[in-house]
Amino acid sequence: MLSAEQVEFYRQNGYLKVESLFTADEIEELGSEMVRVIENWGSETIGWQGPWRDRYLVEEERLNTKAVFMHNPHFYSSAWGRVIFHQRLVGAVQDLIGESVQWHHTVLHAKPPELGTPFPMHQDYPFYPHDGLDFVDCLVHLDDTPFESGCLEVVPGSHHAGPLEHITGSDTAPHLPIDQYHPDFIETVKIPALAGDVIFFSYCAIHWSDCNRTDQWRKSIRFGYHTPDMRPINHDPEAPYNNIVVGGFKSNRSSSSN
Ligand SMILES: O=C(O)CCC(=O)C(=O)O
Repeated sequence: MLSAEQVEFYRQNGYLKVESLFTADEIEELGSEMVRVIENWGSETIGWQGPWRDRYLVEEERLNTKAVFMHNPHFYSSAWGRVIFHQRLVGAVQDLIGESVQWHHTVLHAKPPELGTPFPMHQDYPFYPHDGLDFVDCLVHLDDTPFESGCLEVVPGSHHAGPLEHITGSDTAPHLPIDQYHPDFIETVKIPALAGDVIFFSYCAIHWSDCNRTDQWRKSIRFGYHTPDMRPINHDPEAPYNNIVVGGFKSNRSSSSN
């Protein structure tokens, strides 16, 4: 599926864009099903909250951003259930972390037109910390995502540092301390994409994205996959931790905890 060069690029940089991984027909079906899910079950918010907004947005925009988040679209749409096993998507993840792969989540991050919300610099690790590093996030683009629509921006090689301390709390989404990590002084690679492209990135890769200032929706959906031997941090070692195995097989490494 992936070339040796692509796998090496991911290892070195912590991210990889694969163009046209989904066909136009697949994106047409998934995109229209997603619109249906949003219309039936979705609601608009301002996006992630927190003091970081003061440094990423001018005052008039701070409370006026728009976002639609939707967890588990497969609860509502069979097309979104089938895609968890998508052969080329899972095949690429297998090339990155090995044959056996466990699904972790599917979540829509949609930035509506005009002022779709930004995301501050962060790793995804603090949102779902696990006891290993072979955790790949896959950002599937349902719309063309030029720079102006707030495409993903990544700090190449940042995953090598492993999990970093984030600002957390009940009033904020986890984000990196603004005095040390901010796009004004941390260089990032912008990754504009077309519908059907997928950006794979390590859950330790530092990333962010700016506002959608176009008149078009910017919908992308993130799948999280990891090796089946990983467990969430602080998970009771005696308790089973299982989820959908999308590639290979999950071996029982211990008779008391699998
Ligand atoms: O969709 C984006 O631009 C960024 C979303 C994000 O930060 C994430 O998936 O962790």
